[in-house]
Amino acid sequence: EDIQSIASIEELGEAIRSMMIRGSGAIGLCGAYGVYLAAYQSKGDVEKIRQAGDLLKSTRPTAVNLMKTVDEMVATAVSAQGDVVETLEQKAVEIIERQLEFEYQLGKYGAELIEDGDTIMTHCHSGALGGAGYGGRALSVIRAAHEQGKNIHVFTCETRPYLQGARITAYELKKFGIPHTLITDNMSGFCMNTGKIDKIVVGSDRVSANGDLANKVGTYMHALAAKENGIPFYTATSSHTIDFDTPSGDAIEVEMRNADEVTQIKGVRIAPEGTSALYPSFDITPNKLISGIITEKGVITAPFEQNLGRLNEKVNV
Ligand code: RUB
Repeated sequence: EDIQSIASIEELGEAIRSMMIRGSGAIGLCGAYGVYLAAYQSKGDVEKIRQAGDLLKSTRPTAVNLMKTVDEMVATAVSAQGDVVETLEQKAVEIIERQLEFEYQLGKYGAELIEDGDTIMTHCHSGALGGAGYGGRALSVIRAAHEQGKNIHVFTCETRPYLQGARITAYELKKFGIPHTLITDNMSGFCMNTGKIDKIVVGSDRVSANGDLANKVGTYMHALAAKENGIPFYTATSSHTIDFDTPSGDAIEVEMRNADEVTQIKGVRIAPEGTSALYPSFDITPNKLISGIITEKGVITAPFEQNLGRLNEKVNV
């Protein structure tokens, strides 16, 4: 019913599964705090902490931040020297601070790609945790460019069926004072081939080791149209979202959501009774359509496998 009333791992898991809490950054942080909640409620019982981690990881399969932050928290519990609850509380704070720092840094690198006068299209919502963070991923790039004094305009692309471009991205752009125009996801081709878009910056739910991108369904269509129209297409991500255990995009599990979410809007049926529908929540954009991967360590360009690999070495040292 209400995020503030969440008091158990089961309720938190349901809030993530039902997309009451959504966006890869937000669900990653909820995963971290969920593990802390389990530690707090079980007084540091490592087995209960592990079970809570498994439940949280099962809620949404594509966005890798959730898996990584939960694994990091559980590993911290297992190796804790002192009080497990206190150790996990500190770790959760460290994870949120690290994420906010990554967003701020990647925003600065990404903003260097944006020129004065650019119109930038973004897809769905890759933003500031509902206004709490600096700007999330794509919106960090956009916000940093705006704060550098560049005169930019944003096309925010609303995405069926959750309409995040309108409901959340437009809200955050308004809050940051950035001029914007709302379109729906089927209008991007028109906007690109009539010269309305200079650059595209989207978020990322997972980047595989070769640079293929899993992001909100519709991203692939935008990337194809961008290639055809000679428009640079970037994804804003962080080293934490690059999954070196996944060699390429075809190994990424794409979450298939309930078809009712397509045949109904907020519980109101919009398709005839019995209509079958499909809802892949994400799609895969192959690396050949990507101009650059914006990270907190800089902008990575092709050859992606090689250049992302270097990032992995840096992350591990
Ligand atoms: C999140 C979503 C997009 C973002 C991911 O999905 O809107 O895929 O582009 O970007 P959902 P970020 O709404 O299904 O959780 O990593 O910045 O959130």
